[in-house]
Amino acid sequence: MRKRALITGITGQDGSYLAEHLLDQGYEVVGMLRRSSTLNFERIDHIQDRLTLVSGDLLDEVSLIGLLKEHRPTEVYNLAAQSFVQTSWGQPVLTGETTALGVTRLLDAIRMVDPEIRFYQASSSEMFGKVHEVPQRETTPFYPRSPYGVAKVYGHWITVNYRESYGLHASSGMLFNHESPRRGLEFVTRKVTHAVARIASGIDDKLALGNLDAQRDWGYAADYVRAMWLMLQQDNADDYVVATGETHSVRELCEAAFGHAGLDWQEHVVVDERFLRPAEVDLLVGDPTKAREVLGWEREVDFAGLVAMMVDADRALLRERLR
Ligand code: NAP
Ligand code: F7E
Repeated sequence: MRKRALITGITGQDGSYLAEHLLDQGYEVVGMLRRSSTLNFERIDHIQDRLTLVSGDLLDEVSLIGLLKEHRPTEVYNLAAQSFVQTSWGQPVLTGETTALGVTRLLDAIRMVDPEIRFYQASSSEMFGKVHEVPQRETTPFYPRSPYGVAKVYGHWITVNYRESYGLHASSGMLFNHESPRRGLEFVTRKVTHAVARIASGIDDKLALGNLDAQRDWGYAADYVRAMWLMLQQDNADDYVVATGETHSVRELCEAAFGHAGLDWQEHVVVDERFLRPAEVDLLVGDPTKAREVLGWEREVDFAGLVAMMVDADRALLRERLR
C-alpha cells in the first residue's frame, strides 16, 4: 500500500523540503494549510501539483480531526508553529497556543481517529537554552530562555507523554538550527545572506544586527528533513538530537557570507539594540551521535557550503528580480 503522510507547516522552510523528500520516497503527501487572504506557496510552487493541499489550523482541533478522518495518513509530521523566537516575547500566548497546545490538539486527534498513525514532533535546540552541558545531547536538561523555547518544551513532553500513556508511535526530533535559501528573511542566516546580495549589487550599504557573539550549530534544512523521516521508519518511537556538532558565532557567519561575495563585513555590519533579545541563548552545539548510530543519519552540507549556497542563491534571486 502506498504510504500517505500529512505535513503541518507545508508552506514553511522544512515543510517544503520534507514534502520533496517524501514524494521522492513514493509517498502521497497531504499538506495542511491555514486560511490566509493570499496564497503563500512560494516554497512549494514547484511541487504543488503533486501535493494534496487541505485546510486546517493547529488552533482548531475540529479541523485536525476532520482532515485525519478524510485523508487517513499513515504518518503525521507536525512542523507547524509560531517559529520565530523574537516574536514569541511579543506574542507569548499565541506562541503557546500554536507551538505548545497545538501539539496536544494534534496528538488527541490522532488518538481519536487512528492511534496507529506514526507522529513526528518538531522539537528544538531552543529547549536547551541556558545550557547545562556542552555539547547538548538527548539527556541534557532543558532550560528554555524564551516563550518559544518554553512552548517547545511543552510540545516535547506532551509527545513523550502520549507515547508513554497511550502507546502512540510518537517521536521528537530535537533539531538544532537548520537553514537554506528557503529560510524566512527574519532569521539571522538569511537576513545576512539577503543583505550581502543587496550590498554586493550596490542597493544597500549597511546591515543592522543584534548580538554578534551568539553561537549556533547551523546545518542544512534538506539534510535535517531526512532525519525526521528516518525517525518514523524505526520499530520504536524515540527522541533524537539532530545537529552538526560544530558551532559558529554570528560574527563568523558575517565574515563567511560577506567574504564569499568579496566584501569585508566590518565595513557594513552595525549593531542595533532593537535586535537584542530580553534573554539570549549564548551557545548551542549538539551531539548527533545517537542519530548517526541508530538512524544512520549524516549531514551532507557543512557550514562553509551552507553559507556559500545561501549567498549564491540570494544573489541569483536578486539578479532575477532586477532583470
Ligand atoms: P517556518 O518556516 O516558520 O514554518 C512554519 C509553518 O507553520 C508555516 O507553514 C506556517 O504557515 C505554519 N503555521 C504557523 N501557525 C500555524 C497554525 N496555527 N496552524 C497551522 N499552521 C501554522 O518554520 P521551519 O523553519 O520550517 O520550522 C519547522 C518546524 O521546526 C517549526 O515547528 C519550528 O519551530 C521547528 N524548528 C525549526 C528549526 C529551524 O532551525 N528551522 C529548528 C528546530 C525546530 P504560514 O505559511 O501560513 O505562516
Ligand atoms: O537567531 C542572533 C540571535 O533568529 C540566531 C528558529 O528556527 O532556531 C531558530 O531560532 C541567533 C540568536 O534563530 C540578529 O540573537 C543577532 O542568538 O536566526 P535566529 P534562533 O533564535 O536560534 C531554533 C533552533 C528554532 O527552533 C527556531 O524556530 O542570532 N542574532 N542579530 C539575530 N537574530 C535575528 N533573527 N536577527 C538579527 O538581526
